[in-house]
Amino acid sequence: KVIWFPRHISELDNCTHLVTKFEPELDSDHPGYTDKKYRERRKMIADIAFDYRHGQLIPRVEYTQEENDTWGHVYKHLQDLFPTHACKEHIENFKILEQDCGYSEDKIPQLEDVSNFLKRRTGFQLRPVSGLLSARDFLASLAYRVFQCTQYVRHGSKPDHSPEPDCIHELLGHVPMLANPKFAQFSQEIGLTSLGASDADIEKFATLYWFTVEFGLCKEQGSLRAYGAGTLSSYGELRHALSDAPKKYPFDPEKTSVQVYTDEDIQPIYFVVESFDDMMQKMKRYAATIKRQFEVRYDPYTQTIQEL
Ligand code: H2B
Ligand code: FE
Repeated sequence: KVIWFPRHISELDNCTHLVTKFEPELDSDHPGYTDKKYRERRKMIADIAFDYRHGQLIPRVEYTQEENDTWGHVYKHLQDLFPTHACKEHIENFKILEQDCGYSEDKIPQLEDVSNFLKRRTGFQLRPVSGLLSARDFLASLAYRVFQCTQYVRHGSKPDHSPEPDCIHELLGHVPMLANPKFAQFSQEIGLTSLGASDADIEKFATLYWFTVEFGLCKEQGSLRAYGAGTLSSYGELRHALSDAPKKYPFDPEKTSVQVYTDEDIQPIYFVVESFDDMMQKMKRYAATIKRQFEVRYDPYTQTIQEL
């Protein structure tokens, strides 16, 4: 029996299963745990995602001065590091986001505007999500070129790192990469391969995603650069990742897919690829070995997926 997966983009409305371990309500290590005002604000923004249905405009959030300041603080610190720490794909698209999509340190861009920008660049779009999504639902969305994107902001007392994804992570880390056509294509392919895959395969995919798209490092003319969104959205981690402190291993899907990882703090281990293209190639080769009883085909005209 085939595991359920969305057959039309509107069925992503059913792909909203959250992993709740890092929510400020539940995790006593979360910097917002003792801050009632923050938790209420977080909930208000989360409700936008709960109520959202496919096809609607993404409601705009009027961010507070404090939230915009947190964004600006991270933005400035990262901007100083990008020229020497980020991969060329990220640098290139970040510039375009500043020119054409209103990215600046002054205020948090609106998801609806960023989504429209991405649609024109690579056909990707954003949909609001209220927190950390299950790997299966997250990957299924990629099959439709939909990126599930949080809209709340991390707690201002700990701007350099957030245990859960927040809009700073999505907008400064993921979005520049999703504006790259090759990476967009790659992301969709990974998404398509995940549909109806076994739990064990999803688990491996999630781990590979973690060590590449979230925290991957690549070589560029002999030096190391970050291409992972988790690293590119945390200035503490970005400096750490390219220093001698963490362990670095060559990326090998077979080995990397079973590497245990921690998601609550700065990474002790990174995997390095020869180039960004090399990562996409190796991942695709690995994905081709995953066994499924059927093939899928995406029809962009109807935004449906057919099982073959
Ligand atoms: N959920 C959200 N909201 N953002 C992410 O970047 C994210 C996620 N990444 N769920 C997923 C998990 C990824 O780490 C893999 C596929 O598990
Ligand atoms: Fe992420």
